[in-house]
Amino acid sequence: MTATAERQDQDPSESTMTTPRPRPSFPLPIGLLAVALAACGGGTNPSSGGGGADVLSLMRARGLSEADVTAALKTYTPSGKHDEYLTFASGGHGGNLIVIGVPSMRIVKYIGVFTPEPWQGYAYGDDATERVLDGGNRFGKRVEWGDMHHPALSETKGDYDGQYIFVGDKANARVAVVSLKDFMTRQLVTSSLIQSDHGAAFVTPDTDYVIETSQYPAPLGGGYAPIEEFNEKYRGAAIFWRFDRQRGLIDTAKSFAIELPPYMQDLADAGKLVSDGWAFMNSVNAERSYGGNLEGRPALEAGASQGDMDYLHCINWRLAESLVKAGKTRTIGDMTVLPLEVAASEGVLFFVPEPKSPHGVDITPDGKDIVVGGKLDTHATVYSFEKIKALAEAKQFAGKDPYGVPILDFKASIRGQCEIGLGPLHTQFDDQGFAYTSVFIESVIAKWSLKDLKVVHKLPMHYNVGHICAAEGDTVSPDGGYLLGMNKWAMDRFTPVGPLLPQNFQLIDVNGAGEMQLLYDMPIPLGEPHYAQMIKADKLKTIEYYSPVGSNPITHEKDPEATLAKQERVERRADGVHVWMTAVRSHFTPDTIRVKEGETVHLHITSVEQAHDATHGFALGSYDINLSLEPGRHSNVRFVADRAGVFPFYCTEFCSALHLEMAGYLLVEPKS
Ligand code: RUQ
Ligand code: CUA
Repeated sequence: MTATAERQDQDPSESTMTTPRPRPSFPLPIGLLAVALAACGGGTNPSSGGGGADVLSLMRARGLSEADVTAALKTYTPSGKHDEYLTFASGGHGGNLIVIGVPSMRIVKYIGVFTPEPWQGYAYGDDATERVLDGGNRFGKRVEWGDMHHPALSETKGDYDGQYIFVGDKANARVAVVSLKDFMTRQLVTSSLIQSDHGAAFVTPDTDYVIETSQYPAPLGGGYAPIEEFNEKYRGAAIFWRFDRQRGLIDTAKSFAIELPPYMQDLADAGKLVSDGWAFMNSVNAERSYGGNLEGRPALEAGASQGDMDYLHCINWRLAESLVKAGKTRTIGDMTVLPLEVAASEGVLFFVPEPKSPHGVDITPDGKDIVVGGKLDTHATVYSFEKIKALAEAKQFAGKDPYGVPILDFKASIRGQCEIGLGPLHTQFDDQGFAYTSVFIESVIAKWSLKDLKVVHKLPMHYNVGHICAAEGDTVSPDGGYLLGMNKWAMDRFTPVGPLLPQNFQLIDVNGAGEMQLLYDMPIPLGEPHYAQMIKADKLKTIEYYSPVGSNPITHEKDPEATLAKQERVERRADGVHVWMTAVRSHFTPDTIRVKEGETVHLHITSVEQAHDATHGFALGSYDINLSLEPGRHSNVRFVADRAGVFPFYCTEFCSALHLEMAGYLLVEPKS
């Protein structure tokens, strides 16, 4: 039995895998620190016998301050110990999710989502995952990268439940469902309705819907209209993808969209508790600028920031859902759409002005307030849901926009504003009544009190902080403790690596009511990550292998083509050569495959392993095939053997002492 296996067998109640988070009052006096270090076995030098003096000389030699050592003590995670939290960060243009342990900041996994991922055998021949990626095809065409923005963990009653994570692809308007049983992407959906998104993915408190809002207005459904007809023909939309938790899949037939004016809809968040049933999203181009800087019009961004106010969109999605059920819809492209005029006249959609190029919209844990940061403003504006709802119900409108959408009075809708600093973006929350807002231009995180809207501390970020992510920080019960700053620039933080630099995730101890302390700089060499979600690790219940043997990794059911040891065979059928193969340490059976040039080959490969971590790979060079065969997993591959020759196939995971010998030959005999 391996060390890993032994550790897994421990009684979880006596497990010390989760290091309790120390919260000493700091800075510690140096003497006290030395005593503390000596007491916990101290010396980092294994031969030192653990004396405090050695720690002090080590500190001196490496030029470390007390604050540095305190930070190290709060993040260092000894060999074999697990992290208290897992963070799921978007992998930006890489189209994959990055899973990071907190507080150690160790990367534990990349999950292929919008982009084929060879290590996981994600869409490199494996039929089940190819189909997942094809679910996101745009107008019949495979897209092989994604601009991943916002991950959203599934929720039950507004709290993370550890079952699924959803995420949006801004460039191609796709939304993905990832199962946290095995950290595998199981579905991509997309609609011809919209051509890009940004407010995706955000979930309603019981994950009934996954929200995706368009960013750049375009004719709905994918048609053409001259850009001069922007106001009349271009539109935005908010899609409410219906999630079927039983099946673990989005039900596209039960999903719907709400047509929106051609403002650039931006981030979104779902109401919770008192505001459950509502969703909120920003917009940044009430001016309806569409560029044309070489044609005598203002550049897009200059035109879009002329006015002082944009519109916070307040959407009563429960009412929208009942209007959809009542059939007040139109079909546009592949989507059921509640038309703008219906949304405006039936009390589904209201606007409230918001200052200067708003960006983040975040609902407070109690569901009562909506916090909006204006990129070109100095405030976080705190809207009151109660006030918005009262104004909407009383039909007390300050006006209407050109599309007939009622506008509520700004002053009458807010609880107040917090003077934050220049360029507030995104807000997260803790368990002590504090809000944390990233301040992009000023390059700090501001900690402020939700009660009296006063800043209590600002911590400099290196540099240009975008999103931030607090421990369960967008749920009804945030944990506090940790906050992650996701900085867009890294500049001088790391060893130079050429002009394209990594970005910088900074871990912060938010430390109760006190000042924040910077703990750790983590380079992220995959750009540009956007948002992240941090969940208590013990909420995740992952599987160790696929069971029964021969499981399809998407359905978790036995694949009809699964095979067992002694049942391996080769058959010639009308549609080509079928090979039922098994993989086990350290051979494939059969290990010789004979076909004729031009024949279609169907490989049905089952890993018959049931041992933890006994993963095999299956690589077939020149044919662009690479599979990951985790214990119990089954893969089907189909390809045309269109090139005669001798093609070795082999296992790509160092699975045993005879791993290099875990190989075989595909013999493609020439036609002539
Ligand atoms: S964005 S840095 Cu895509 Cu969420 Cu604000
Ligand atoms: Cu199987 Cu290496």
